[in-house]
Amino acid sequence: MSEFFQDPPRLGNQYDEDALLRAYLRWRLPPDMLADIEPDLQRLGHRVATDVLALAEAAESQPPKHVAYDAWGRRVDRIETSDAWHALDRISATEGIVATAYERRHGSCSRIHQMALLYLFAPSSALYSCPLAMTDGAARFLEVYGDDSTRPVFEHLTSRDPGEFWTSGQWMTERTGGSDVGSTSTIARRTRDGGYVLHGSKWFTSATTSQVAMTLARIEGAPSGSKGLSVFLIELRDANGQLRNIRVERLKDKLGTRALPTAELTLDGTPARLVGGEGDGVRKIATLFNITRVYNAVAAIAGMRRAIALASDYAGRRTAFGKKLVEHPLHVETMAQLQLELRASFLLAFRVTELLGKEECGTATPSELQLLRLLIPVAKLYTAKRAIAVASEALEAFGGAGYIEDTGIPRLLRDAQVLSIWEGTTNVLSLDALRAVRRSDALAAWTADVRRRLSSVNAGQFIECVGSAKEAVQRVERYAAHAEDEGSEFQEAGARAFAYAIARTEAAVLLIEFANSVEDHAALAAARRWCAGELAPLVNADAGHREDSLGLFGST
Ligand code: MFK
Repeated sequence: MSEFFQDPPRLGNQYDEDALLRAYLRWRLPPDMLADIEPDLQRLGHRVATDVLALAEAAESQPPKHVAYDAWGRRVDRIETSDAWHALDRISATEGIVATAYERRHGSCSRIHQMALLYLFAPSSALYSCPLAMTDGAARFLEVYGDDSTRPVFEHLTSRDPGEFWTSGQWMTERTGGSDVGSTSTIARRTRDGGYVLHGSKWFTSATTSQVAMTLARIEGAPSGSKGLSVFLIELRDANGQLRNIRVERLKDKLGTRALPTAELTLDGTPARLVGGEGDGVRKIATLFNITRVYNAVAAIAGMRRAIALASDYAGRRTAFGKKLVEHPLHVETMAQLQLELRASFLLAFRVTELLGKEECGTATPSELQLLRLLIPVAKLYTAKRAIAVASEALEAFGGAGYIEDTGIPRLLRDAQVLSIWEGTTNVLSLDALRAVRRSDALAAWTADVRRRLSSVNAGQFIECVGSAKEAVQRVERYAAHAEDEGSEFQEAGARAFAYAIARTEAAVLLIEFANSVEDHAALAAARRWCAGELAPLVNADAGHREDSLGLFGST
């Protein structure tokens, strides 16, 4: 009897093998810029399939530990992480995964360069992408709201020197939950020297090993709600490396993100610096979380790409029923659908990246600023949900092997699941998109932008696609006007479908524009297939619909 062993999937250079990324960069970047940055991308593309990947696997296999006491009973609250986790920190610095965005060597396109680096790095980082997201968000916050006294911290956060590089936490979640930030109960007390000390509990703090953290607290006497909150910068440790009046209660036992230390903390007189002045803390810290939400979208497409790369390679190796998986028509259909999802989400995430780069460099028009405000929550919520679905389907493409821990495949799904939870759940972000529509002219800016872009696509092969996209825009516009007349319950109940409609329609326009520019058969097929699907799955959430929903909700 011959023994049968399956051939595991292999990863090659993740830049060279990614035709979508390379075509996108050729489309959007000036040729001299691409020539300048391509060696970096190629090097990182190789590393994330070799040494960086090995470090990520090592970090996953040695999760962080909380050492509460030393051998003599002294409270020490050390969080011990693996050597591999520390190595990932150093590599992030030298590869400039945050720094590239702030050096701005290529103006607003630097964000595209930086997010391309993140896209390659994230799936081989064991979630080191999380501290980097918060670090980037904190750097942007300090750039906007900081002063000379916070400049050294900004320099650390954006350094390429591993000896100088710092990461930042973002402590926004308390026991009341991660969504309703306005109910934050941490108190800031003024000290005699004009500083502050913080007292309170932080229920989820990601990457507690960071050197600094940005957090929210209510200065004693300030009003309740989000307007009464202020943003504070904490330097976590003193000169001896001891936490400054911070108690680590425990590390969280999580479904995924297992190399990432996530802790419950008590702040008990922790010295902190007020940044950005008193009050309006939620509005101010939005500068930070809008960056982490873009990171989330890029991490989502990066996770999809990795899952598809592994499953595609495997399809060329695995034989079943006498032929390779890639020769089975139904398997090809399944993989093609995953590629379509990736392409749509990829273009959406990079569209937001482009707008972010312009905003940061001061070159965005007022209309582009409104687009950014609307598309950040839309891209974050949409790509996160698709990343989970793609990871699940890709797992299935491995059969039973996809369910076995030591193949490493289940991690793709576990780590995808967090994407729709942290940085705002799907529903919270749907309501955020609605907030953007209600409080600004973001929808008018978006419909005008989409129509303008569609009208510049003249090629006959896109007539049907353009027609479908135009129809979808019109439906979204009519729906929004009707929903406004119907009132806030109607708007809120339909908000997720509304956000999806914007995401899918924006993706349609991007797929058309991309196919029109790159003249590649797969791009054309993607645009056609996407536009033939449901672009605007809106929900008529009138009183009858909502009553039915209540009935269904309580029906068993
Ligand atoms: C690889 C990826 C890694 C990602 C890293 C993850 C690690 C980090 C883990 C976490 O920290 S998870 C916790 C993250 N928490 C959130 O994302 C919060 C989710 N909740 C929301 O987003 C709520 O919508 C929000 C807290 C903002 C609701 O707050 P409020 O105070 O009830 O809403 P309100 O009054 O509408 O907004 C207050 C102000 O903020 C308003 O400005 P004004 O005072 O001038 O009117 C809003 O316009 C403004 N604002 C709210 N959301 C905004 C925004 N401004 C810009 N952009 C936004 N998205």
